[in-house]
Amino acid sequence: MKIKIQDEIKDALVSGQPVVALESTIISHGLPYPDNLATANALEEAVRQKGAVPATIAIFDGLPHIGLDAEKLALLADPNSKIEKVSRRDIPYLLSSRTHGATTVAATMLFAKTAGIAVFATGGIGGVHRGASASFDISADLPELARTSVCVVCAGPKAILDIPLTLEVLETSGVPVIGYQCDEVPAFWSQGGTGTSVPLRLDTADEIASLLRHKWQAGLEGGVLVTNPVPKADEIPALELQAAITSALEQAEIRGITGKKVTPYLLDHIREETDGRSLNTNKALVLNNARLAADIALSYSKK
Ligand code: PSU
Ligand code: MN
Repeated sequence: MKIKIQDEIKDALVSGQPVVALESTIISHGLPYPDNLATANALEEAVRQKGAVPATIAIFDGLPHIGLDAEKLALLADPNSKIEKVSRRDIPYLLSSRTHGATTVAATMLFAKTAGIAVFATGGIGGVHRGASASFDISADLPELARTSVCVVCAGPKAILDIPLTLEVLETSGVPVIGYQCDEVPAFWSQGGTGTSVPLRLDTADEIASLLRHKWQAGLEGGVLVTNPVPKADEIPALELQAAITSALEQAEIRGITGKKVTPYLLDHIREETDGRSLNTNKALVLNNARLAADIALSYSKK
Protein backbone atom coordinates (compact mmCIF):
# COMPACT_ATOMS: atom_id res chain seq x y z
CA MET A 1 0.00 0.00 0.00
CA LYS A 2 1.18 3.51 -0.81
CA ILE A 3 1.69 5.56 2.36
CA LYS A 4 3.56 8.78 3.16
CA ILE A 5 5.88 8.63 6.17
CA GLN A 6 7.37 11.84 7.59
CA ASP A 7 11.17 11.93 7.32
CA GLU A 8 11.75 12.08 11.07
CA ILE A 9 9.62 8.96 11.56
CA LYS A 10 11.25 7.15 8.65
CA ASP A 11 14.69 7.83 10.15
CA ALA A 12 13.55 6.65 13.59
CA LEU A 13 12.11 3.42 12.16
CA VAL A 14 15.19 2.67 10.07
CA SER A 15 17.50 3.19 13.05
CA GLY A 16 15.25 1.29 15.49
CA GLN A 17 14.32 4.32 17.59
CA PRO A 18 10.98 4.21 19.47
CA VAL A 19 7.91 5.51 17.63
CA VAL A 20 4.35 5.83 18.98
CA ALA A 21 1.37 5.90 16.62
CA LEU A 22 -1.55 8.19 17.50
CA GLU A 23 -5.03 8.10 15.97
CA SER A 24 -7.02 10.95 14.44
CA THR A 25 -10.70 10.06 14.93
CA ILE A 26 -10.31 11.31 18.46
CA ILE A 27 -9.23 14.67 16.98
CA SER A 28 -11.97 15.00 14.35
CA HIS A 29 -14.84 13.15 16.04
CA GLY A 30 -13.97 12.41 19.66
CA LEU A 31 -13.21 15.80 21.18
CA PRO A 32 -14.67 19.27 20.53
CA TYR A 33 -12.72 22.19 19.06
CA PRO A 34 -10.38 23.71 20.30
CA ASP A 35 -9.63 21.06 22.97
CA ASN A 36 -9.09 18.52 20.19
CA LEU A 37 -6.22 20.51 18.66
CA ALA A 38 -4.65 21.28 22.03
CA THR A 39 -4.87 17.57 22.93
CA ALA A 40 -3.41 16.42 19.60
CA ASN A 41 -0.41 18.70 20.19
CA ALA A 42 -0.09 17.74 23.85
CA LEU A 43 -0.04 14.03 22.92
CA GLU A 44 2.82 14.54 20.48
CA GLU A 45 4.68 16.59 23.07
CA ALA A 46 4.17 13.94 25.79
CA VAL A 47 5.59 11.24 23.51
CA ARG A 48 8.60 13.43 22.67
CA GLN A 49 9.28 14.21 26.32
CA LYS A 50 9.62 10.49 26.92
CA GLY A 51 12.19 10.25 24.13
CA ALA A 52 10.01 8.65 21.45
CA VAL A 53 8.81 10.01 18.11
CA PRO A 54 5.05 10.65 17.71
CA ALA A 55 3.31 9.52 14.52
CA THR A 56 -0.23 10.82 14.22
CA ILE A 57 -2.00 9.00 11.39
CA ALA A 58 -4.73 10.23 9.01
CA ILE A 59 -5.60 10.21 5.29
CA PHE A 60 -5.14 13.30 3.10
CA ASP A 61 -6.22 13.38 -0.54
CA GLY A 62 -6.53 9.63 -0.47
CA LEU A 63 -2.98 9.10 0.78
CA PRO A 64 -2.43 7.63 4.28
CA HIS A 65 -0.03 9.93 6.16
CA ILE A 66 2.18 8.71 9.00
CA GLY A 67 3.16 11.85 10.91
CA LEU A 68 1.37 15.16 10.41
CA ASP A 69 2.58 18.75 10.36
CA ALA A 70 0.84 21.54 12.31
CA GLU A 71 -1.27 22.53 9.31
CA LYS A 72 -2.66 19.02 8.85
CA LEU A 73 -3.41 18.64 12.56
CA ALA A 74 -5.28 21.96 12.44
CA LEU A 75 -7.27 20.80 9.40
CA LEU A 76 -8.33 17.61 11.23
CA ALA A 77 -9.37 19.61 14.29
CA ASP A 78 -11.35 22.26 12.38
CA PRO A 79 -15.08 21.48 12.73
CA ASN A 80 -15.67 23.06 9.32
CA SER A 81 -13.39 20.68 7.43
CA LYS A 82 -15.91 17.81 7.37
CA ILE A 83 -13.40 15.02 7.85
CA GLU A 84 -14.73 11.46 7.38
CA LYS A 85 -14.41 8.94 10.20
CA VAL A 86 -12.46 6.09 8.60
CA SER A 87 -12.41 2.52 9.84
CA ARG A 88 -11.15 -0.49 7.82
CA ARG A 89 -14.40 -0.65 5.85
CA ASP A 90 -14.09 2.98 4.71
CA ILE A 91 -10.47 2.93 3.52
CA PRO A 92 -11.05 1.86 -0.12
CA TYR A 93 -13.43 4.74 -0.83
CA LEU A 94 -11.13 7.27 0.85
CA LEU A 95 -8.32 6.11 -1.43
CA SER A 96 -10.42 6.07 -4.60
CA SER A 97 -12.15 9.40 -3.98
CA ARG A 98 -8.89 11.05 -2.85
CA THR A 99 -10.53 12.67 0.17
CA HIS A 100 -9.43 13.34 3.77
CA GLY A 101 -10.20 11.02 6.65
CA ALA A 102 -9.56 10.62 10.36
CA THR A 103 -8.59 7.06 11.27
CA THR A 104 -10.20 5.00 14.04
CA VAL A 105 -8.27 2.55 16.18
CA ALA A 106 -8.81 -0.16 13.53
CA ALA A 107 -7.59 1.94 10.59
CA THR A 108 -4.74 3.48 12.59
CA MET A 109 -3.51 0.00 13.59
CA LEU A 110 -3.53 -1.11 9.99
CA PHE A 111 -1.48 1.88 8.79
CA ALA A 112 0.86 1.72 11.80
CA LYS A 113 1.59 -1.91 10.98
CA THR A 114 2.17 -1.06 7.30
CA ALA A 115 4.68 1.61 8.39
CA GLY A 116 6.41 -0.73 10.86
CA ILE A 117 5.21 0.93 14.08
CA ALA A 118 4.56 -1.53 16.93
CA VAL A 119 3.01 0.66 19.65
CA PHE A 120 -0.07 2.88 19.45
CA ALA A 121 -1.82 5.07 22.03
CA THR A 122 -5.53 5.93 21.98
CA GLY A 123 -8.24 6.91 24.46
CA GLY A 124 -10.65 4.01 24.51
CA ILE A 125 -11.15 1.25 21.97
CA GLY A 126 -14.48 0.44 20.42
CA GLY A 127 -16.06 -2.85 21.45
CA VAL A 128 -19.30 -4.77 21.80
CA HIS A 129 -22.17 -2.35 22.29
CA ARG A 130 -24.85 -3.00 24.89
CA GLY A 131 -27.74 -4.76 23.18
CA ALA A 132 -25.41 -6.10 20.48
CA SER A 133 -27.32 -9.39 20.39
CA ALA A 134 -30.07 -7.42 18.63
CA SER A 135 -28.13 -4.57 16.98
CA PHE A 136 -25.03 -6.59 15.99
CA ASP A 137 -23.05 -3.42 16.79
CA ILE A 138 -19.50 -4.59 17.38
CA SER A 139 -16.68 -2.17 16.62
CA ALA A 140 -14.28 -3.01 13.80
CA ASP A 141 -11.55 -2.31 16.38
CA LEU A 142 -12.03 -5.86 17.73
CA PRO A 143 -11.43 -7.85 14.52
CA GLU A 144 -8.51 -5.53 13.80
CA LEU A 145 -6.95 -6.38 17.15
CA ALA A 146 -7.41 -10.03 16.21
CA ARG A 147 -5.43 -9.75 12.99
CA THR A 148 -3.01 -6.80 13.12
CA SER A 149 0.20 -7.03 15.12
CA VAL A 150 0.23 -3.73 17.00
CA CYS A 151 0.14 -3.02 20.74
CA VAL A 152 -2.75 -0.67 21.55
CA VAL A 153 -2.64 1.27 24.81
CA CYS A 154 -6.08 2.46 25.96
CA ALA A 155 -7.94 3.34 29.16
CA GLY A 156 -10.26 0.37 28.68
CA PRO A 157 -13.25 -0.08 26.42
CA LYS A 158 -15.51 2.98 26.63
CA ALA A 159 -17.98 2.58 29.51
CA ILE A 160 -20.90 2.99 27.09
CA LEU A 161 -20.09 -0.54 25.87
CA ASP A 162 -20.76 -4.01 27.20
CA ILE A 163 -17.38 -4.59 28.80
CA PRO A 164 -17.70 -8.28 29.75
CA LEU A 165 -18.83 -9.15 26.20
CA THR A 166 -15.99 -7.06 24.73
CA LEU A 167 -13.54 -9.11 26.81
CA GLU A 168 -15.19 -12.34 25.60
CA VAL A 169 -14.71 -11.37 21.95
CA LEU A 170 -11.07 -10.44 22.60
CA GLU A 171 -10.52 -13.81 24.25
CA THR A 172 -12.08 -15.65 21.30
CA SER A 173 -9.85 -13.62 18.97
CA GLY A 174 -6.69 -14.58 20.81
CA VAL A 175 -5.87 -11.02 21.88
CA PRO A 176 -3.88 -10.75 25.12
CA VAL A 177 -5.52 -8.09 27.32
CA ILE A 178 -3.16 -6.62 29.92
CA GLY A 179 -4.14 -4.59 32.95
CA TYR A 180 -1.31 -2.15 33.60
CA GLN A 181 -0.94 -1.95 37.36
CA CYS A 182 -4.60 -2.90 37.81
CA ASP A 183 -6.70 -5.98 38.56
CA GLU A 184 -10.02 -4.75 37.21
CA VAL A 185 -10.66 -3.74 33.59
CA PRO A 186 -10.77 0.07 33.68
CA ALA A 187 -13.82 1.78 32.17
CA PHE A 188 -12.33 4.71 30.26
CA TRP A 189 -13.59 7.63 32.42
CA SER A 190 -13.37 5.51 35.60
CA GLN A 191 -10.54 3.55 37.16
CA GLY A 192 -12.82 0.60 37.80
CA GLY A 193 -16.41 -0.30 38.49
CA THR A 194 -16.66 -2.77 35.62
CA GLY A 195 -16.56 -5.78 37.91
CA THR A 196 -14.53 -7.55 35.22
CA SER A 197 -11.07 -8.82 36.12
CA VAL A 198 -8.19 -8.25 33.72
CA PRO A 199 -7.05 -11.54 32.19
CA LEU A 200 -3.43 -10.61 32.90
CA ARG A 201 -1.82 -7.97 35.09
CA LEU A 202 1.63 -6.55 34.31
CA ASP A 203 3.19 -3.72 36.29
CA THR A 204 6.04 -2.48 34.09
CA ALA A 205 6.58 -1.33 30.52
CA ASP A 206 9.50 -3.76 30.28
CA GLU A 207 7.28 -6.77 31.01
CA ILE A 208 4.78 -5.60 28.39
CA ALA A 209 7.54 -5.09 25.79
CA SER A 210 8.88 -8.55 26.56
CA LEU A 211 5.42 -10.09 26.03
CA LEU A 212 5.16 -8.31 22.65
CA ARG A 213 8.55 -9.62 21.56
CA HIS A 214 7.72 -13.17 22.59
CA LYS A 215 4.26 -13.11 21.00
CA TRP A 216 5.41 -11.89 17.61
CA GLN A 217 8.66 -13.87 17.56
CA ALA A 218 6.57 -16.98 18.17
CA GLY A 219 4.63 -16.20 15.00
CA LEU A 220 1.47 -15.36 16.95
CA GLU A 221 0.18 -12.55 14.81
CA GLY A 222 -2.40 -10.06 16.02
CA GLY A 223 -2.67 -7.22 18.47
CA VAL A 224 -2.16 -6.82 22.19
CA LEU A 225 -4.42 -4.60 24.26
CA VAL A 226 -3.01 -2.73 27.24
CA THR A 227 -5.59 -1.18 29.55
CA ASN A 228 -4.22 1.71 31.57
CA PRO A 229 -6.56 3.22 34.19
CA VAL A 230 -7.12 6.99 34.08
CA PRO A 231 -5.25 8.70 36.97
CA LYS A 232 -7.33 8.79 40.17
CA ALA A 233 -7.33 12.61 40.29
CA ASP A 234 -8.93 12.81 36.84
CA GLU A 235 -11.45 9.97 36.97
CA ILE A 236 -15.22 10.20 37.19
CA PRO A 237 -16.25 7.35 39.48
CA ALA A 238 -18.38 4.78 37.64
CA LEU A 239 -21.45 5.35 39.83
CA GLU A 240 -21.47 9.08 39.07
CA LEU A 241 -21.46 8.36 35.34
CA GLN A 242 -24.22 5.80 35.25
CA ALA A 243 -27.08 8.28 34.74
CA ALA A 244 -25.26 10.09 31.91
CA ILE A 245 -24.54 6.81 30.13
CA THR A 246 -28.13 5.59 30.47
CA SER A 247 -29.46 8.88 29.14
CA ALA A 248 -26.99 8.87 26.21
CA LEU A 249 -28.00 5.33 25.24
CA GLU A 250 -31.71 6.19 25.47
CA GLN A 251 -31.34 9.30 23.33
CA ALA A 252 -29.32 7.44 20.68
CA GLU A 253 -32.11 4.84 20.51
CA ILE A 254 -34.88 7.45 20.28
CA ARG A 255 -33.06 9.34 17.53
CA GLY A 256 -32.31 6.18 15.60
CA ILE A 257 -28.54 6.78 15.59
CA THR A 258 -26.76 3.83 13.96
CA GLY A 259 -23.48 2.80 12.36
CA LYS A 260 -20.38 4.90 12.77
CA LYS A 261 -22.35 7.84 14.21
CA VAL A 262 -23.14 5.92 17.43
CA THR A 263 -19.83 6.36 19.28
CA PRO A 264 -19.34 10.11 18.55
CA TYR A 265 -23.00 10.73 19.48
CA LEU A 266 -22.67 8.96 22.84
CA LEU A 267 -19.40 10.74 23.67
CA ASP A 268 -20.93 14.16 22.86
CA HIS A 269 -24.02 13.44 24.90
CA ILE A 270 -22.03 12.33 27.94
CA ARG A 271 -19.93 15.48 27.70
CA GLU A 272 -23.09 17.60 27.84
CA GLU A 273 -24.62 15.57 30.66
CA THR A 274 -21.49 15.93 32.78
CA ASP A 275 -21.13 19.67 32.04
CA GLY A 276 -17.83 19.09 30.35
CA ARG A 277 -16.33 17.07 33.19
CA SER A 278 -15.93 14.03 30.95
CA LEU A 279 -13.90 16.15 28.53
CA ASN A 280 -11.18 16.80 31.11
CA THR A 281 -11.15 13.13 32.02
CA ASN A 282 -10.91 12.18 28.34
CA LYS A 283 -7.94 14.51 27.79
CA ALA A 284 -6.14 13.26 30.90
CA LEU A 285 -6.54 9.60 30.05
CA VAL A 286 -5.23 9.88 26.49
CA LEU A 287 -2.16 11.75 27.73
CA ASN A 288 -1.61 9.08 30.34
CA ASN A 289 -1.83 6.44 27.60
CA ALA A 290 0.60 8.30 25.31
CA ARG A 291 3.18 8.31 28.12
CA LEU A 292 2.82 4.60 28.84
CA ALA A 293 2.90 3.80 25.10
CA ALA A 294 6.17 5.75 24.82
CA ASP A 295 7.65 3.78 27.75
CA ILE A 296 6.63 0.51 26.07
CA ALA A 297 8.03 1.65 22.69
CA LEU A 298 11.30 2.62 24.37
CA SER A 299 11.63 -0.74 26.04
CA TYR A 300 10.58 -2.59 22.87
CA SER A 301 13.23 -0.75 20.83
CA LYS A 302 15.99 -2.10 23.09
CA LYS A 303 15.60 -5.64 21.78
N1 PSU B 1 -11.30 7.02 22.10
C1 PSU B 1 -11.62 8.28 22.43
N2 PSU B 1 -12.40 8.99 21.57
C2 PSU B 1 -12.78 8.45 20.36
C3 PSU B 1 -12.42 7.13 20.01
C4 PSU B 1 -11.69 6.46 20.93
O1 PSU B 1 -11.22 8.77 23.50
O2 PSU B 1 -13.42 9.15 19.59
C5 PSU B 1 -12.78 6.55 18.65
C6 PSU B 1 -11.66 5.60 18.22
O3 PSU B 1 -11.17 6.05 16.99
C7 PSU B 1 -12.31 4.26 18.09
C8 PSU B 1 -13.69 4.67 17.66
O4 PSU B 1 -11.68 3.41 17.17
O5 PSU B 1 -13.97 5.77 18.53
C9 PSU B 1 -14.68 3.54 17.76
O6 PSU B 1 -15.74 3.80 16.92
P1 PSU B 1 -16.78 2.62 16.57
O7 PSU B 1 -17.42 2.28 17.86
O8 PSU B 1 -17.72 3.25 15.57
O9 PSU B 1 -15.98 1.51 15.96
MN1 MN C 1 -20.40 0.40 15.60
